[in-house]
Amino acid sequence: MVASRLGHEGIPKPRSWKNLKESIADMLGRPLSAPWRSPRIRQGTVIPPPIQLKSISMKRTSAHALLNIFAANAIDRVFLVPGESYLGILDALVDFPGIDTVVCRHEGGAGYMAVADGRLTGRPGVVMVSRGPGASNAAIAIHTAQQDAVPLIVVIGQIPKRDLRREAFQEIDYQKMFGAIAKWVSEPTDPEQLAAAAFKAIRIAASGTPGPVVLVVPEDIQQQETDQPAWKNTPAVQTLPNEHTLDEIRDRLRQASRPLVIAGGMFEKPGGREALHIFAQAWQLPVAVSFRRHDVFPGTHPLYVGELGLANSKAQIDAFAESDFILALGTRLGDIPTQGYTFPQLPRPSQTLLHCYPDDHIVGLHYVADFGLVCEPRELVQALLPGAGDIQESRAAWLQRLRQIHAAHVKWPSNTTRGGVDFSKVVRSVSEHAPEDAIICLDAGTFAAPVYRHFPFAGRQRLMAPLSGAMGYGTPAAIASALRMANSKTICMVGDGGFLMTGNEMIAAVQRKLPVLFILSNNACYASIRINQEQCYPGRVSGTSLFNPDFHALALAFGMKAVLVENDAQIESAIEQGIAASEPFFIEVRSDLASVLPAQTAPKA
Ligand SMILES: Cc1ncc(C[n+]2csc(CCOP(=O)(O)OP(=O)(O)O)c2C)c(N)n1
Ligand SMILES: [Mg+2]
Repeated sequence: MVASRLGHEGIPKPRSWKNLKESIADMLGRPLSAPWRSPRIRQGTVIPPPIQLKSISMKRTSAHALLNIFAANAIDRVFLVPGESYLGILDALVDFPGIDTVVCRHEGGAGYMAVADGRLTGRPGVVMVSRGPGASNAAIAIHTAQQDAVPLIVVIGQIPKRDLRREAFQEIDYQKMFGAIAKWVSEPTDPEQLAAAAFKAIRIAASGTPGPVVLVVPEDIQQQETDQPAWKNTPAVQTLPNEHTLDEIRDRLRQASRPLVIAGGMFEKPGGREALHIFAQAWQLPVAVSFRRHDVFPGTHPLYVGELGLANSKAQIDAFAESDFILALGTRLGDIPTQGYTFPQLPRPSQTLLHCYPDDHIVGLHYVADFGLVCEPRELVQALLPGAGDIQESRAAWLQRLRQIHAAHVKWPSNTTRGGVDFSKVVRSVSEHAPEDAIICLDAGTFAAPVYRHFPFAGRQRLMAPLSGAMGYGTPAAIASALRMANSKTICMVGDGGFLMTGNEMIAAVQRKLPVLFILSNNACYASIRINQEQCYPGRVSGTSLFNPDFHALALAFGMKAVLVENDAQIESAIEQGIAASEPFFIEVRSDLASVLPAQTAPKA
């Protein structure tokens, strides 16, 4: 076996011709034939005889079986950083030209790309990493997939099976490491188990609450000849409440004078947005979207009443709390949308609560619902359409009130800066110029706050932002989005902190000529944290200032077109240029820090 003959850190051990011959015979699954018997040896260097890839690929191995299952289930792309622990799988990838291999620079970046891809396709995103160090770097993607409810498969090459649990070089027990955040951790030890494990991984990652699955593959079970099944998943038949319950819900919808829909990420599934739109319209229901799920309902629609996120005003939450019928559809009703589990009231809301989510762990987890429905919200809203109408007249005033509060909340600010650019003006310009199918990818940071608050996601515009609040997500998510949605404009906004975490991944945009627009907010600060610091410990700056490289020059060195925005007058043309560009484009914005700090602590001009 080739992989097990490699030394630590992937350096091949010195080989004699005899060993080499055995290796090749091993790969081919047969002894070497006559013409290959005489090696050409020059000054101690063994020049291997010409091996034709084709003949090697004739042997269908356990790694092929794994990839066969992926391919049969429409997985057409993997993101990876290679490692000696999964050479067998890397080798099999050569025989799957239909699976696009995206080579990344850090497992965190690769993992985020897979999370973004999984979110966009609804199929598990796949990231492949090496044991120990590679797996540790990829941990952030597992956390993000779990928090964001995104299907993800992390394939980890493992030490040889004979050494498992011996604390061998780079060994980790992944069941212990990821058991609490992954939906399933599987470590087959027989090559014949690999296909079945991959098949189950796909099902588990994408079902119920989608999430991460970890598939650990010892290096010495990747190269054996095995069966090559091509099992395909069959989607589960949708279940629905019975007619009696549906009628009860319809009655409640007619009687309610202050109904409110809280729409969550489950409407990202194909047809989900459209179904929600038609339902809300038919029953004239105000729709609030759950935390960072802005794009499940158009922000420009007359029934849109805002996001339940990190920056709601007290007036808005107080108004929402006066609702008499909450339909929580496809949301987990977690910490942030419920404002720290205070709206609705825990555990028994004062309103009638309908909670619909396709996972019985979630329905009833925090709140007792009057209608606890374990099913797809997309199916439920379609089933509730017949009989829509006859609603209370008082609804109009309720909607108007919520709309007024929302309008005041989302009004663009008119800050004046004291040096540098007010980044919210950049966001405003993007919102005015972005095409109706633009994909907005965000990193974590205060630069993103104006997007969440003021950017009216409309048409087919998508928001790709980590619910986990993880820095480093933006750039890799933009690469994955541009690869997947080649005809849409991908726009990535990122801070100077987050950019230097995973910004190297933008080289893929140059390599693959992806017309991504990167907009970097450079405020020489981990400003989100500085803001909190100033509130808790005014005037005591600690650990939040940044010394930065020349980002503009860096982008040029990556081979991208780049412009620098240092004052408000330069915003418009930079954004127009960046959006129109048919190649990767980078805008560095010198952002004003003072304008985002609490007024009393902002440095004097
Ligand atoms: C991986 C990770 N590390 C740390 C944090 C904590 N954190 C949240 S925002 C932030 C600062 C972001 O700085 P920057 O990217 O420059 O954006 P800015 O807030 O300055 O706009 C930090 C350190 C995090 N969310 N994720
Ligand atoms: Mg910053």
